[in-house]
Amino acid sequence: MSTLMQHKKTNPVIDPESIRRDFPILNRTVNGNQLVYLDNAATTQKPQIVIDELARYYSEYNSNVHRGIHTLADEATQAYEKARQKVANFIGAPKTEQIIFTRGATESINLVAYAWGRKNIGKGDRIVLTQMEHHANLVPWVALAKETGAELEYIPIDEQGCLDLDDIGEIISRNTKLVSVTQMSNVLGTINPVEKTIEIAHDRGAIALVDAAQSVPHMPVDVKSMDADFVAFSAHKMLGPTGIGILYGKEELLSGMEPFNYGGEMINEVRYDFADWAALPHKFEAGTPNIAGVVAFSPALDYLRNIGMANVRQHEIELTGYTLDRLSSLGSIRIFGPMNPELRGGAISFIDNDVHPHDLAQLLDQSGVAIRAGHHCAQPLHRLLGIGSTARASFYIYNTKEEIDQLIDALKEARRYFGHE
Ligand code: 7TS
Repeated sequence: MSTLMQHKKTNPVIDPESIRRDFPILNRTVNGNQLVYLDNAATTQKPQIVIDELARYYSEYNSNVHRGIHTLADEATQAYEKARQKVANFIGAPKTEQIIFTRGATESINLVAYAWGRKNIGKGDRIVLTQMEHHANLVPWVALAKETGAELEYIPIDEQGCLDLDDIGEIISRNTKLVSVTQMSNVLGTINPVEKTIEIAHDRGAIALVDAAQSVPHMPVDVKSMDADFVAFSAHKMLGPTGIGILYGKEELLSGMEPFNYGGEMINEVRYDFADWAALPHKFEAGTPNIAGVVAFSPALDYLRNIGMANVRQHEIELTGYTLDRLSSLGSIRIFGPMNPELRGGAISFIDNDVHPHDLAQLLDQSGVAIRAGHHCAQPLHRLLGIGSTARASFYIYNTKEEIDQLIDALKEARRYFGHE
């Protein structure tokens, strides 16, 4: 950490070489080769301070939260609530109570679909999504539409893989109740103008949810200036433990919603024939939460704050630009999403004209290069693009240009293996 902070003073862009030293897993080999981890859109690796906090929680202050009055319970509760405060600060939430801990972005979106959607969306109402949504921001709404008779409408994408906003004024119609849009596509990398969709949604009397699972980890996000009603993301995509998600919501909306889960921790008073609910945020956190995961998310947030999210973004713009250039120079590769790195994040999906994405991923693994192949939980988008699957390389703070070179070498090697060039 100290090298990082020294570095920050002299140079605004991060130094992945010094960062790498904080990530023990990056030292391992895979199939006899140094690991090149390029599957960060799926989940990121964890720095030692996050791993240490998980161990410290269990070895020094493991206890349930919000119920005990003994020292350990108090320490665990304080650490748990401190993490909530850090999340609020990280995304510019006005109040800590607006941060709900869930199991992941998926559960955060389901919470809204159940606790808000089933009360406020009915037959003939419209739900607006985009053609590039991850299943997490698609299937909950397909299910809700099926159940209620609401209609689904999709903002289309253009040739570049950017949202085509020409007809947005009609798509987000007066009967629209919800506009739910990803801020950064996990397939195309596209960064969407969510502020604009939120403004139009509000103008039509609808509310707006932002799926920020790929954006909060990779760029500065301020929920207040964005004016989103709900924002969902996951800790594990930003150096934190798995099993922790965040739902940010506007206070008046969260206060007006019924709970999603019922049980311990979320009540004010219970009798045999009566129960009422605790205040925010506890109303939405029934049962014993993933305390270890939450408290170990704190150092992840500190780590990213020390680097600075503008620097994270700048680093990824550089890596993305470099990768797009090098991939294009291969000649045999078709890249999806915008070719301008300023318009996109560092999740780059591509296909080779001659080698299937799964074969590519398997052969790259032989060289220690970890990429993902498949539909990346965006089947409708792949169908729209006319393909079954893509290969995807995705970056984070510890990735280097040398690793991109290794990716390119491994892609060439895979082509040779299949008898091309
Ligand atoms: N939204 C987007 C845009 C995502 O990329 C993902 C996960 C989710 C929601 C769901 O997050 P979860 O933490 O609840 O699973 N995306 C990916 C991916 O691209 N590869 O693996 C998971």
